[in-house]
Amino acid sequence: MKGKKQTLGEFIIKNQDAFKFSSGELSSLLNSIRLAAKVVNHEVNKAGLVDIIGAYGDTNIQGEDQQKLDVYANNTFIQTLTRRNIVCGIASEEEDHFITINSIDQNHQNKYVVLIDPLDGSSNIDVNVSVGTIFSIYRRITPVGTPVQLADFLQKGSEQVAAGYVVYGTSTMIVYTTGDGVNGFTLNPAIGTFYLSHPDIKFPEDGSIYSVNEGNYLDFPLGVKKYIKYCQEEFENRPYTSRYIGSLVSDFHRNMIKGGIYMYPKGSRNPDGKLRLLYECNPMAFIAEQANGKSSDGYRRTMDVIPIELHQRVPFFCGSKKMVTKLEDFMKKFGE
Ligand code: AHM
Ligand code: MG
Repeated sequence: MKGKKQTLGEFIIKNQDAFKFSSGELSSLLNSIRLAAKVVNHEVNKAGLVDIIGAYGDTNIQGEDQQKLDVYANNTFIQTLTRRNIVCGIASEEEDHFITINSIDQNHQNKYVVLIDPLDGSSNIDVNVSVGTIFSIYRRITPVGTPVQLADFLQKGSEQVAAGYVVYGTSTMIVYTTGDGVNGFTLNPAIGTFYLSHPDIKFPEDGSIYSVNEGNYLDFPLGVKKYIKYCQEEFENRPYTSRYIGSLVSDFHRNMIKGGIYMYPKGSRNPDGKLRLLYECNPMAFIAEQANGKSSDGYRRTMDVIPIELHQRVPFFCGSKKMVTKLEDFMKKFGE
């Protein structure tokens, strides 16, 4: 093997100066996410061994059952980010309201806000299928020295300064971008270190995998139905392959490596789609674009959607550029 593999910690420091707002704080923030990811990974890996799986009893703001690991992951990320005192606010998919972070000596001096889905795809936990963490980082827009406001969280995705995910899969990986391409790091569990394993990841321009919950087919907009039929047609390099794990992070990750499209359209049960703009769609859209892919709500760029509330949902189509563009063509032609 040639040379020593770069660790995530080394990579963060080395690339700090390339980041346009560089002051070391973003590096520190990414390091705290790295730490929390390791802690959560340890717990996720034990899920089958100890009696911590199953519904916790709480119901989150979207009316879904929370499971113990969701709560654990939520608390771990919030505590880790809070203790380092580098962010001024956190919004989590598991919390109704955003959290203001301040310490007396700091007096609201921190510049970054973090939005996080601490454990996405959590219904997969008790069947031993991959889950993930998704995070999104912005600079606050209200003045430093004052308490963080809702407006600091309701920024367009195009304003993100960093975004990433952790996939707790056959290997545990962190994949992230600070707006200068996408890099992936794989955890060596024996020593608890992430190594750069996937430098400068790019979506293939076109792909042959489509990922959608086809059980909802009858409920889909006509444009999506027609697109799915197009994927299934026997012509040129079609039919495409259908692959759906039901964990956004894993479905996205596979499609980014192999070439494909992920779709969560709206339907009568999910009139705005199921996925959350701020915690799930925007961070994935930022990573997708940085990896030469594309993300859309069917008609417009995901990262141009103006957020109006923290837990807002949007239809989501994300993946290889040519596939997402083709889906948009079908939406334009056949609509709802
Ligand atoms: P969650 O945030 O409650 O875990 O839901 C998000 C998950 C995504 O990871 C996944 O792609 C999608 O929901 C699957 O939904 P469905 O079971 O309706 O296909
Ligand atoms: Mg989620």
